[in-house]
Amino acid sequence: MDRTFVMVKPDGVQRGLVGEIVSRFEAKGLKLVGAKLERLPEERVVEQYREHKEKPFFPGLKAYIMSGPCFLMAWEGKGAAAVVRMMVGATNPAEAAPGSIRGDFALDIGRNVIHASDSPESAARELGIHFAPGELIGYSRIDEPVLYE
Ligand code: IDP
Ligand code: MG
Repeated sequence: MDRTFVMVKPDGVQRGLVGEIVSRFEAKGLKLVGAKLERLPEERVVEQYREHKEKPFFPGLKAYIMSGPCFLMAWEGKGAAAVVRMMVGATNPAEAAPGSIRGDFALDIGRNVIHASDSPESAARELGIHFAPGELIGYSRIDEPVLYE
């Protein structure tokens, strides 16, 4: 089964959106296989966002992500990375569809509440940055026989 990395950013934690966000993924049928509240050290922020290292917004992005605790999660399910990205919405919340997390809860591209891996490859890489293998917990959820064909 596919796994993906998702993180409520410091603005989402401060605004009390962790529960709402977890609820949406749970209700979708995705399975929570890892979670922790953490202040991210600089090395892990740089590693996660390495593709953006040379962008003009990078220093601001790094300061934003390090401004408070983040809520890190691993979610499992069929096509998890693509499904979660759809639920998260476009990077710029002003252009994110209503019904998506960014579309419903944010206004500014620099304060867009949530991160989600953009592909299965990114998911594997990002899960490896933030979770030790023992922190991811495989188990059966009781609704699995009715969630999948
Ligand atoms: P994504 O989070 O939807 O994958 P990316 O383009 O990978 O979007 O950008 C990573 C993060 O960098 C965004 O979620 C946002 O927090 C920040 N970011 C991207 N573009 C801008 C910008 O133009 N101004 C400020 N922050 C930005
Ligand atoms: Mg990205």
